[in-house]
Amino acid sequence: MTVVFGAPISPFVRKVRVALAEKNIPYELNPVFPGSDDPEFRALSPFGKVPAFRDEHIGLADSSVICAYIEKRYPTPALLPADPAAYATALWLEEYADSKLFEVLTAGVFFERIVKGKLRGLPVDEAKVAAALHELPAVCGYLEQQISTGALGGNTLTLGDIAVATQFVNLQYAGEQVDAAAFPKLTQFLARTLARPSFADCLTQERTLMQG
Ligand SMILES: N[C@@H](CCC(=O)N[C@@H](CS)C(=O)NCC(=O)O)C(=O)O
Repeated sequence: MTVVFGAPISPFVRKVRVALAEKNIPYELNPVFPGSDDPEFRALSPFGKVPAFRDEHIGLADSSVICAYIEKRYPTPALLPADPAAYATALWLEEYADSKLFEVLTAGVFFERIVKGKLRGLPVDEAKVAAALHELPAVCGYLEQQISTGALGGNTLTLGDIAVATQFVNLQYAGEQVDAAAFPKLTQFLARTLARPSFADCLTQERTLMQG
């Protein structure tokens, strides 16, 4: 049986779950939190970060490594294009999302307001949130441009599209939206991508957990 380990509100856990759903691969979710001392999880993820993954062939950590494995093992439908330049572009957008979008949207806003403030009852670093929100227009501008060139949000869904969209879910949980007037293409891309059944099913389950 394929198992994904990790709390479903993590953008990286969601990235793996969406990739599996797009490929119609059944799996079980073990919703461990980062840093969990569950021995099976720690053996798979020595850093204690989520997600981790196992199937009958291998145990892995890191969403990018897991998605690379899933892509090779289940090539259809492809989430990475065959064309070399389009392939590299999708990987670049995945990297941009996992590093820059994570830093600004998820670590800068979501972790502060939701994980620290709401879930743990700790003081929110408002200066950190303000700095992240100040950077948001530049980040959205970059993505708007990537949509204009066809790198992001093309006709066929890529891992880059999934990686970008998943970080914006966490921004929305923290009560922030993309400025639709300033970034119309990004707004449409997010609405379209998050409405796909692969994302919508995750979001429905997460909503129940977030409210529970
Ligand atoms: N590069 C990793 C990043 C995973 C990651 O940072 N996950 C966060 C939760 S969203 C985590 O487990 N943080 C715990 C920690 O940094 O110790 C991936 O793509 O899976």
